[in-house]
Amino acid sequence: MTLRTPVRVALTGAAGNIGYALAFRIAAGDLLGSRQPVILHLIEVEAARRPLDALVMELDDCAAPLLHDIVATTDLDEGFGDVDWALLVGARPRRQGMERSDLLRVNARIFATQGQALERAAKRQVRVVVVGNPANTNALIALSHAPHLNPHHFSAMTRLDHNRAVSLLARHTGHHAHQVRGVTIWGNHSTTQYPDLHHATVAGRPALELVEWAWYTQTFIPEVQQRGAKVIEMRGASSAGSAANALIDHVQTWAYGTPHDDWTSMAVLAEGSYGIAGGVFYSFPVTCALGEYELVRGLEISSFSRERMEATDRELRRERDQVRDLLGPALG
Ligand code: NAX
Repeated sequence: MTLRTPVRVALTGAAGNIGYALAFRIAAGDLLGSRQPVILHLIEVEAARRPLDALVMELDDCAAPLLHDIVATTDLDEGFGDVDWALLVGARPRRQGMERSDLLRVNARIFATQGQALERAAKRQVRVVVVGNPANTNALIALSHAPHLNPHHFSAMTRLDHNRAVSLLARHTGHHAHQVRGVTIWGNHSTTQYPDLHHATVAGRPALELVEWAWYTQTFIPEVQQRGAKVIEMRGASSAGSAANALIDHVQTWAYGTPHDDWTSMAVLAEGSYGIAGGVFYSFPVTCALGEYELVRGLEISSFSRERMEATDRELRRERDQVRDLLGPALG
């Protein structure tokens, strides 16, 4: 079997919850396939140096054939040096007494610095996925500080929400997730997101013919929107395994494509489609092929959907307005 040239994958927040769940799967070849060697760039803050070093020890102990090398660092230029993929997971968690708007600004500064470092150090074709919350607005901030990188290579992750919606619909209708098509998450990765079943099918039948409207509006939508909070309540920590899994799905789909009869959800830079004006990262239905995404065009939008799509858009614009002064030269 011939192996390809190693791909460099940067992971911020590597010693955190999601980082720990993700690093071993990347080392095992789950991210880019069993023929693709990887050089893992693990990036952390100084305070997490010891768990970072411990992670490197454990990765070494896997003797993973596809793990070509490891760069473990707290220096962003070294961490993003020549990388092909940047998975921006690390972010400041919300502490007790901290307002959401304070968190927004603390994290916006982190993502501004990371955008600048990507601009200086990463490959020009680097593809960026933001997971750290508030993911959509952090993606906007990072991109705004990277004027020479391709704006269509920046995204924020709503794949976990998408997977949750697919799975919940499948379970409720007595089918399996692989029989579900055409689910969309619109908007922000937050409780205002709109999980849309108007175009979804289950085993070839329209989803909204298989479920009660009341279940869709009063159970399905709020459960998907609040699933993250529910996991925190039950586990005492936020989703890590399923978030790492969704990130792998997001990258795989972007790199290798969507199935011919389905799409996925990705938060990408809005440019006016579906009435969503530019200037925010908004989750849309997309198809992917050969490392590029394309919005699914021409879907009919009901007035029910329109109202919810606009509500989540308004929230995104409010978030952006709170960090407007931190936007960089690419979009400022
Ligand atoms: P943890 O608090 O367990 O880990 C975060 C890690 O990031 C820590 O090790 C910390 O040292 C590191 N870090 C902080 N600032 C950094 C910086 N400037 N550079 C590099 N590393 C830095 O959080 P975890 O559970 O791993 O979650 C990470 C982020 O993902 C959070 O912001 C969380 O809200 C977000 N999530 C996003 C999801 C999504 O679907 N988009 C779902 C899961 C998750 O809640």
